[in-house]
Amino acid sequence: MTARPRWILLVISWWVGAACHAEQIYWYSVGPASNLTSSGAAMTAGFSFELGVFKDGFVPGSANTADWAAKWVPAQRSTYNPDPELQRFDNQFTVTVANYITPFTQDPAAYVWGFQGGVASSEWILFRHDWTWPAPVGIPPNPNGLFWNAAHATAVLGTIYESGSPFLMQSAAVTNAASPPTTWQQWQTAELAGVASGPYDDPDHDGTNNLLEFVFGTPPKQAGAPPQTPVTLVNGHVQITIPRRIDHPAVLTVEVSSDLTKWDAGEMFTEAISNSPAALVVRDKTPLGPAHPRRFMRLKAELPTP
Ligand SMILES: [Ca+2]
Repeated sequence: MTARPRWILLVISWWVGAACHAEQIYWYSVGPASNLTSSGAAMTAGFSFELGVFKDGFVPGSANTADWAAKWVPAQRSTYNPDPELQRFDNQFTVTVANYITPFTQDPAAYVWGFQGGVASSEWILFRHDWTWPAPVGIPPNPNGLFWNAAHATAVLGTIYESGSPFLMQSAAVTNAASPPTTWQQWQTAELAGVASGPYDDPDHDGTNNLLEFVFGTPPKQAGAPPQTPVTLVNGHVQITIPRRIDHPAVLTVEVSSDLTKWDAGEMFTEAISNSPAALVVRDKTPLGPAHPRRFMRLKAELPTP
C-alpha cells in the first residue's frame, strides 16, 4: 500500500523540474487586423514571420539590409494567416537547455522579421520592443511566459501603428537584398500539400518540375510558362541570366557544350559574372568562332546535400 503514494510524488517532482527548465515566448500579432504590403495590398499566406536574433552583435538598419540575412539566426517561423477572421501570425517558442546555444546565450536583442521573398523585389518588416532573449530558466522563474505582441513593437523597417489604424503592419519594398532562406523542406510543406511532392514531380503538368518551381519561386500547383533564362552574346561569349530565388537554396550548375553530347562545367569552362539577389549570371569561357561555331548551355538544379 505504500508504493502508490511514492510513485505519485515522483511524477510531480519530474513535472515541476521540467517546467522550471523552459521559458515560453508567445510571439504574435492580434487579429483580424489590416496588414499591408508596400503597395497597400493585403498580406497573403506568402508572408512568413520569424522570431530570432542577429549574431556577432549586428545591429540592423535600413542602410545595411544587404547584410541582414547572413547575420540572422531564426529560432522559429510562423506563416501569416490571411483568413479574414484571423489576419495575424502567432506562434509559441519554448526556450530549453537544448536550444539555448550561441548566439542566443549572449542576451541578444530579439526581433521579429516578416518577409515575402521575391526576385526583383521583396517585402520586409522588422520590429522589436524591449525583447531580450531569455534563459531557459527564468530568473526569477516566470510561470506565465513572455508575450511579445507586434503592436507594442517599434519597426526598424516597415511601419507599425499600435492602434491598428489605419493599419497594424505595413512592409517595405526591398531590392537587391536576400530574404531569410526557405529550405526545400519548408517550401515543400507549404506549397505541395495534397499533391505529388517529390522534386521531380510535376503536379500542375506545366513541364516544370517541383524542384525548378522551387528554384524560380513559381507556384507548383498552378500551371505557368516555363521560367525565362535570357541568353546574350558578350564579346563572343554566350552568357545566361538565371533569375532564380536566392532565398530558395539549391545547387545550380551551368553546363556548356559544342555538340549537345559532351557537356562541361566548372571554373575551367564557365565563369560566374555575378550572383546577386536579382540573378545568377554565368558566361561560357569558350568563345564562338571558327573552332566552335555553335555553343550550347543548360542549367542543372540539385537539392543541397543535408
Ligand atoms: Ca510544375
